[in-house]
Amino acid sequence: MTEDRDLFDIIQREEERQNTTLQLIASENFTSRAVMAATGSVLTNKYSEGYPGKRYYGGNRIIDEVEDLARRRACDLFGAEHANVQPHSGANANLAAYLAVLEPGDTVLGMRLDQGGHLTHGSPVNVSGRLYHFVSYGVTESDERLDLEQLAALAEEHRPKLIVAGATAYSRIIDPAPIRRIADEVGALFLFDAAHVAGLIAGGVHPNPVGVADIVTFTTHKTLRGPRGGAILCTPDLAPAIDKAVFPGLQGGPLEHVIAAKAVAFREAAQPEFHDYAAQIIRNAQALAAALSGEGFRVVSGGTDNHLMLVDLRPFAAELTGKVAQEALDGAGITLNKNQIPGDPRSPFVTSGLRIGTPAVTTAGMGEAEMGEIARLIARVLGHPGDAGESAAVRDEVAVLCSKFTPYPS
Ligand code: DSN
Repeated sequence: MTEDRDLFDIIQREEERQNTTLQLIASENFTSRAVMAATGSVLTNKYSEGYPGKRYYGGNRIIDEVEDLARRRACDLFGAEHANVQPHSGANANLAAYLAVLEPGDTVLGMRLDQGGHLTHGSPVNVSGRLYHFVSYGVTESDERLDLEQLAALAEEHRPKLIVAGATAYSRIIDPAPIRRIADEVGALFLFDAAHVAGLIAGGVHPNPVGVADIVTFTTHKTLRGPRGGAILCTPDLAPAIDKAVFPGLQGGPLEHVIAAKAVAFREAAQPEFHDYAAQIIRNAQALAAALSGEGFRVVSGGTDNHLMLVDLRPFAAELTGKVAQEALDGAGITLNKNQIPGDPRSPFVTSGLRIGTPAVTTAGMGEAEMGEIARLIARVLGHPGDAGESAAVRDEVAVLCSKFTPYPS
């Protein structure tokens, strides 16, 4: 086989970037070497359309063991009765769930994208919003927390077939119990999208929606710290429809190498130390939120009880946009993303806020003391966003900090 020097060098440079700069994107993490080994295994060579015991190709006896192991571990981890581990992503998991229980044109409640939801929760530019009639709920103006009264009123008014809960940019616990009650009152099914908080649920530090919601979708690469991918948990009565929706409804051949890596991650998340990890993610997020408030930023809803926070930049510098802040911080080796905040007057491409998450830096071994340091560095860069000298100085400090917490030491 010819050595592919070009690509090898690119991968090496990305590894160096991850080792030497701060990864604060709330939906990212550093997987274990075991997860990466499974993803890079010979399992990538096999076609296995169908499910264990019912495949469209021969030679799947061993592959069946892989997928069965992953399904069993997913069920054990979350206390579920059925798992489908084939979705290639969280978006596919959500679309498969919709395909399983909805008809085009059906009414669904989902959280507004600009107040923390997700594209697949009915955005007009996403297939979910084009196929189904989504009605959006949001957060209250007063405390910027999930507006359950609005959700109940919209459910009463629109009688949705499905209520979708879950978020990508919301820093508070989403309790599935009151949403279940609202769903029951209007005869709706209940889907909990746990993409962001799956690791916090697995670690026992957030309420488990399994057994409360009819369907739980999640991704395996965020707080759960597995390979890039999705999964669906559901009640036994919905299992045939969910499986049929994933394949042949939405996808072709499953990625069994990724499914094997999901099995690795489910096992890792079942270990007692994963509970400590999940708890530390939250302690770090709370420490970072408090330190950023101390630097003059406003943390949306006044804080966080999960792995992320939304930061309103305007009290720190009225003219500073999320776009400028993201670019300035990127230049200083601090990676995060701009994000709209509730009621943001600026567009999603500009924004008045940042989303900051602690799953990756917590995996790297950082604690509350380092969160104070990170807040100070962020404030330093954003105090002089165009200053190349300050940016270079912070980048050096970031490199020193990261050298003590290297995720992939060579
Ligand atoms: N892109 C993911 C996130 O960053 O939250 C959601 O799909």
